[in-house]
Amino acid sequence: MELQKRNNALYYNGHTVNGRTADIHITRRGSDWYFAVCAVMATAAFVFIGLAIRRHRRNRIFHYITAGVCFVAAIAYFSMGSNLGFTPIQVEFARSDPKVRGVYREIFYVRYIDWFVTTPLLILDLMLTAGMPWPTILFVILADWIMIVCGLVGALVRSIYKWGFFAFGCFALLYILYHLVWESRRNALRYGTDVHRTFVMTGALTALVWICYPIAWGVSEGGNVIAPDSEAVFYGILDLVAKVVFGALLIWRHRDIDPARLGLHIRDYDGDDYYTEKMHRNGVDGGGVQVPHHNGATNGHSNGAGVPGTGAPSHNPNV
Ligand code: RET
Repeated sequence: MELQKRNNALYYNGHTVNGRTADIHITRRGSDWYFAVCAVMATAAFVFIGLAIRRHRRNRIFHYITAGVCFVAAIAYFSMGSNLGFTPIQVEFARSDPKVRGVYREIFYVRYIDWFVTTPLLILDLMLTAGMPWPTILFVILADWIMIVCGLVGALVRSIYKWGFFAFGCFALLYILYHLVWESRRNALRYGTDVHRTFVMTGALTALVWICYPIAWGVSEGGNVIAPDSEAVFYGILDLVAKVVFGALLIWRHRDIDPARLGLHIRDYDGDDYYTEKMHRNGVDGGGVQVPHHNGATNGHSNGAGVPGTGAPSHNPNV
């Protein structure tokens, strides 16, 4: 009877994986917390999708990216709440504190799979807002992947060598932050004060939250200082701010910014400037074929007349 009412994830999915048991592991409270974060992530994702549907298809890019981030996180949190997606790793520092006493610690590798998918999307959100050139965006995403993979490998290493991977990851983070705080922020200025303000608000939040992740790693997977339940709360709060709070702020700030102003000339099913222009030039519509016309004033899509209110060109020459 008791069994049916409660969260039985730890009963069904124990702490033993491939014949090895993690003696430093989450409790039912940790599992409950992970499920709660899963619910918040999923709700946020549906809200972001709901807000996207109310916008024109060309204006949904930031909604879709941010909702995708929250959907992926919801699945990762479901996995951790279910006590799945971890492997027991021998700790480098054996502690006497009963909360972290033991030989093998539960390391959730699924966390890094989540970050591998979602952190590049968050970088994309920010760097597209700043109108950055795509090769720069790709290079920063590569640095981000290096950071996440180094964090994963370091977490799976038992010896002092784990800190070598940690150091590589920290260098990668510094490089990413330099690009966000300096290069992208300066570039955002070119697109008007509203775009710059949007970037500064979301970029500052990101910089503040992201530098807390290596601290969480240092006291959890790295130093075995805090219990897996506390690790769950630490990372959970960071992820909620980095994804849900960040996403809500970004989408709200983008409500009056036409993506075309940032160089994002997005086609729609019912019309395409490129083909429309080409057909006009070839005189196809003169022969009786109906070609849909776009009017920048009515659908918000750039017609090449420039960025309203900013004096900036409508097309980002960098992209
Ligand atoms: C690790 C350990 C290696 C060194 C550094 C790290 C930084 C991780 C960061 C993660 C950000 C995750 C986000 C997730 C939510 O979407 C891998 C912990 C520097 C910054 C924002």
